[in-house]
Amino acid sequence: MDKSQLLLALTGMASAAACNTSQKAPEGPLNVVYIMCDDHSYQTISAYDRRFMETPNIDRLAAEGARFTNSFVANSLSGPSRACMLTGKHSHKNGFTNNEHGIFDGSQQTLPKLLQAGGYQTAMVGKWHLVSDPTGFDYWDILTGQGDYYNPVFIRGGEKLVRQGYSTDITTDVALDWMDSRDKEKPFCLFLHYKAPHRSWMPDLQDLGAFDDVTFPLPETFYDDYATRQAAALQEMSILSDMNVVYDLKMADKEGEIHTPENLPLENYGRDLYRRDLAPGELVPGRMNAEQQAAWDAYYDPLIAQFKKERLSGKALYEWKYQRYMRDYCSVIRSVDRNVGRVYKYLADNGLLDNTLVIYTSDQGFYMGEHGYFDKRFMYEESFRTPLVVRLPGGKPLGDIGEFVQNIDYAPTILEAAGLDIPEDIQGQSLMPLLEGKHPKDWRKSLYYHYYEYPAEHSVRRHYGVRTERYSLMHFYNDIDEWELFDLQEDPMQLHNLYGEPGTEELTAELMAELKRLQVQYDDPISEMN
Ligand code: SGN
Ligand code: CA
Repeated sequence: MDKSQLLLALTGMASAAACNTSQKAPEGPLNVVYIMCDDHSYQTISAYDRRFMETPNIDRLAAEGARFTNSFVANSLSGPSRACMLTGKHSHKNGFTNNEHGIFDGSQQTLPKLLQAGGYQTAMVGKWHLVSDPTGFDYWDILTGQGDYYNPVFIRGGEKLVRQGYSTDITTDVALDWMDSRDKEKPFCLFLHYKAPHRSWMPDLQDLGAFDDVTFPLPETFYDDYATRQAAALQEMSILSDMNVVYDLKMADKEGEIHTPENLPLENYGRDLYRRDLAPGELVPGRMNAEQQAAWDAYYDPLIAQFKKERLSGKALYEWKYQRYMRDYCSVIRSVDRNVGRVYKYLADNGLLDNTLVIYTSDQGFYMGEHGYFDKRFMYEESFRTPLVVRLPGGKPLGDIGEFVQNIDYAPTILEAAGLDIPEDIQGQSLMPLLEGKHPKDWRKSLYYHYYEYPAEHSVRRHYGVRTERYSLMHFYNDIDEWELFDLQEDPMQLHNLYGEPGTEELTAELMAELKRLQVQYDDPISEMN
């Protein structure tokens, strides 16, 4: 589809739209606002799941466009996921396979470079996490590394600066300032990447305690015993054993006194890391100022006192950890949702809603206690999936899109929305046909996944796999050699590994063949090793 056909299609959408926004058809190339959070689970977006919290601003994007119900990543980890998004290619092709050893090769073809060459203004604001300096952006203003929640350090076009305030607010401020100062004659693509809600889930001051009255329901698989799944058991991302009461759940007072359940020294509880996140001037410049610290302590001190008094252990401690985790995490999302509302308002106030595509997604999904986990990495559903909603120009309510989509599809989608050619070597597919309400018969019927970061934090073994509509087959390799096969229709929680069970031979052979086909199609060198 060329640009004129695309605009025609979207014009039709806009005029057919019956919603509260203006019905004007787009008059030139589309702008794109790509909003990506870090570790935002679909479970905590009310457009996807109503159990935990409300996210009215993200929901509005979905209501005025589309909600993808089968959206996945190619490699469930920050840097790799970002590299897949920027290149439209799987990790083995873009070269950034894991966070620990990766440096993104910014000399390769990327989405922002192609947009720039096509006359677009491009900006990258917020979490970058690809180690090398961003390329292909007219403006870049990125958080250092993972970024900090309070008074974070940014690198603006190579120059370091500390901005006072809360990360999600500040990142939005910078993005809105850029939209204001851009050349209004040119179309633009803004990449707005929040640090939130990455570990250690530090809420904005105004959101502290927002969920204290809520008791979150335990996920059905909270007490998973990992029977039949060796890799699922070997991880170190368990709320019970790996979530840290000090570093993650903030139970350290100023003196550093804490009841540690196993009476381990405080150092083992990440106290230093946690204090780094709080104290001004320690290790890194900035962190909390006196005012922020006072508000933080006023909220946490009574909780810490209570925690010390109760001396919880066993099941009670486990469930207490889950509630604290969920409260912090959801409080962090409140600020994200509020800031998505600020972006929407900016677009509305500046007459940009009719000619801008607004994408909301996360670099991967996240465990909200399913299988007893936090973190991501696995090809199991909660972290293989990622939320994806797209607000269409004019606010056309398109509803749900159920086709299999993956983050390698974002680059070709944005290129097509910009009316630009999609290079042959891009591995993803443009989602524009789906966003025009079409359901191409030859759409992909299976997905490929490959995770590489091991040995590393959280000890999730390397694995690759294939997912079809009904089944999921994965191979964990490196220091183990374990296959897992799930029937997602009969066992959506993925508790029962069918691999090797009598009667599954034919199914396994079919899935193995499909896996091999995908490895060859995507040219993953691992296919040579099997
Ligand atoms: C940090 C976190 C991990 C997390 C990785 C990757 N540890 O290392 O829990 O899995 O980031 O996250 S922390 O002690 O530093 O908080 S990613 O989203 O950037 O890939
Ligand atoms: Ca992440």
